[in-house]
Amino acid sequence: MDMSDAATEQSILTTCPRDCYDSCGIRVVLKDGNIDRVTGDPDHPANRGSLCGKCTLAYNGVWRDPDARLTKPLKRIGPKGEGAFTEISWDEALREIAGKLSGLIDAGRAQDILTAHYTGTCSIIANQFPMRFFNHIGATEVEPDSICNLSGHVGLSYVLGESAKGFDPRTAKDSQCLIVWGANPSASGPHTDKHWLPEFPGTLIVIDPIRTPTAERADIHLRPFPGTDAALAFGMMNALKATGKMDADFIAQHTVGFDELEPLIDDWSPARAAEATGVPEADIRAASEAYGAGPSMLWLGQALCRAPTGGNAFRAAAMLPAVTGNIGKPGTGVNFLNGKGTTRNMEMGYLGRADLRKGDTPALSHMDLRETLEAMPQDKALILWNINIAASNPDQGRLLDALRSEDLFTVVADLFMTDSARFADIVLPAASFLEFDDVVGSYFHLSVGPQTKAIDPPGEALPNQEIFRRLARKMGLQESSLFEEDAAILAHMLAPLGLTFADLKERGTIYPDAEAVVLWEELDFPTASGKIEIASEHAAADGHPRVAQPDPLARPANGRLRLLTPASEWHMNSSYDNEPRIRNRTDPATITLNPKDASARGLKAGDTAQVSNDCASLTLRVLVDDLTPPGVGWAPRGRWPGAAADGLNVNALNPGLRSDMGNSTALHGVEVDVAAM
Ligand SMILES: Nc1nc2c(c(=O)[nH]1)N[C@H]1C(S)=C(S)[C@@H](COP(=O)(O)OP(=O)(O)OC[C@H]3O[C@@H](n4cnc5c(=O)[nH]c(N)nc54)[C@H](O)[C@@H]3O)O[C@H]1N2
Ligand SMILES: Nc1nc2c(c(=O)[nH]1)N[C@H]1C(S)=C(S)[C@@H](COP(=O)(O)OP(=O)(O)OC[C@H]3O[C@@H](n4cnc5c(=O)[nH]c(N)nc54)[C@H](O)[C@@H]3O)O[C@H]1N2
Ligand code: SF4
Ligand SMILES: [Mo]
Repeated sequence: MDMSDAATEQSILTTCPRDCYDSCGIRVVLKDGNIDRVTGDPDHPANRGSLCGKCTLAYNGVWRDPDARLTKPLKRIGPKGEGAFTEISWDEALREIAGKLSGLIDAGRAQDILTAHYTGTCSIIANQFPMRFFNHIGATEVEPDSICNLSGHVGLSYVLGESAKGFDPRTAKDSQCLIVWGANPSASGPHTDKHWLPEFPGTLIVIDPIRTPTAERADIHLRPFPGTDAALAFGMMNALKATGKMDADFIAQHTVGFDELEPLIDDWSPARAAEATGVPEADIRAASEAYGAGPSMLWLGQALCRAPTGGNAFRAAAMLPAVTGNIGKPGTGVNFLNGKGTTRNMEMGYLGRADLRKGDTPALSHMDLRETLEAMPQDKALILWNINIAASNPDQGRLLDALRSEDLFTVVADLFMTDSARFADIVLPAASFLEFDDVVGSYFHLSVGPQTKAIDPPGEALPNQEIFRRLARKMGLQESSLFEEDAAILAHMLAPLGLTFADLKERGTIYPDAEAVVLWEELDFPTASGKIEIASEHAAADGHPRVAQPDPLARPANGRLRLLTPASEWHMNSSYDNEPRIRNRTDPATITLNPKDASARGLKAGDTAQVSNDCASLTLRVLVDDLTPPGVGWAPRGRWPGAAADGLNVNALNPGLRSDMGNSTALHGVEVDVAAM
């Protein structure tokens, strides 16, 4: 803690725990024990003094507004979903929940207690510790990644045996070429976009149908029609082979199955790939030449896997480093996400303790949540924390109906009265990252930072971990690890890094490895063969082709458009839509159309369009811009459905499309009709 000139001003270093590539360093300035402002840490390597616009507004606005925050437990008094609640004590709230859950457990129905959670906060204890409770009681977990990126994890794991070990961004100094494929850091990691990308010393290639601000600054921007990325990868490999840029020695020593891939590569000339993707042939050749020169890096964005063929797209893209040997050397690698266990030696499994799990109920995909809720026997429970399914899950209209069911006992822990919380029987007020100690590790940069308590939570709000400790106690559970205190957990987690939490608080963000690390340097892959699996037995056993396939996804027919609904610059998933200054900037909800698509429908900028399919019909304000290619509409996600006149957001248009792998979301496969009203 640093005392500044003004005797009453102190600042605290903390770390943003949002689900964001940047994991910014934050300086909280306190005056007389209250927060005066939340600003960026000037010494932090990723954000270098600034915070993103959305967090600057939210952390200095709605997140600290006691009138907007949940401050007391609430109990429903009106019909489900109407939002009529009365304040109750923690004792009463926990007693009610304990009674319900214990009743189900005693009846041998623990599996009828569902829990869904994700990355509302990513600080490690608040993100994982509650799973000790759910594992111990044998509840059914809704598989967290199935709403986000599970297909990518599965696809990349077939190739490398591991999907959470990528490249160290610091190795970019040794690189000549970087491909950013299906990521838009201008929104999803704005400081990575502002600092790391411009400092990249070589050729920047962005592969995105949309001309995002990141794509705008690329040396080469390839715009494949969504879902045609695999064909593009094969066209690039064909060009790499033709120009002698494949690394035969690397392929022979470190991969298996190239002979099965090669005939497909030979079939996919850049001209054929151009036809399938819409990317000019010359650009495919130029991108291959830049990547083939090496050393080259490949960043696989999370949106690339959210297509009906997204798992295959990941496998196909991961062939580029496999056939050129661009992995395991400085300035190379393929990065999806960097896990804190795989790249920073933290024992992440200790937090949620899967070993405590009772019973063998398999996890449930978010894609099956709505149907499962409908099909389950009467009298069941749903506990939501760190997640806002009413805003972010597919099949929104019918999911909201399922949440309306009177026999479903729903508990929601959140900071705010979200749409999901409105459907709860009991709402529990959660503390924010400004209000308790924890640790944050970026999933891009190989850093670890402190989350340092700056103030007390408002009212009676509690950190997630304390909520579930108290519930376990109320239920009379005996397992001692359910009650482990934060200080002990932090000590355990930081010990392998040679740190105490007090050290980390003092130092702010640290890199456990002071210098850039070359991940996969030993070229020893945790696949069955120990090599990069171009052909995978494991994939075949799971019912997939042995090698990645080039075929593009069929384009929409009958005048429909493909609807892309990626991250919004002003929202963090569904968070921040209740910040008035953000609402002012983002209202009304829009869809951006290519000029050709707009004029074909008699639409011009500022008109209202009806955007519909079999699931729903929404009215969206039209923007016209060739930043979207013909055939594609772009409508960023993040809005609270309850704030719209029709009570729905873009996720009402998604029937719950599944990707080819992991039973995971394929939300970028949605097709819509767009018409003038
Ligand atoms: N159309 C469309 N839909 C999408 C996506 C898309 O790209 N397009 N992306 C998908 C992806 S990638 C994801 S990850 C999901 C995420 O979807 P959501 O689950 O909606 O994600 P968030 O809004 O980040 O967080 C959920 C809630 O956690 C709360 N929260 C924050 N901190 C805490 C805390 O400390 N404790 C508790 N209990 N709650 C807290 C926030 O207030 C928020 O209401 O959405 C998916 N849905
Ligand atoms: N501001 C902000 N930041 C966020 C989030 C947020 O909601 N807002 N969400 C966070 C979360 S949970 C996640 S998972 C990450 C996601 O962050 P990213 O990995 O960057 O993913 P998105 O922003 O969903 O989409 C990135 C780009 O993929 C493109 N795209 C869509 N389909 C395809 C396709 O088939 N092929 C190709 N090549 N490109 C395609 C979209 O046009 C979009 O520009 O961002 C995190 N950061
Ligand atoms: S959301 Fe991302 S960019 Fe914004 S402050 Fe947090 S870590 Fe930084
Ligand atoms: Mo996500």
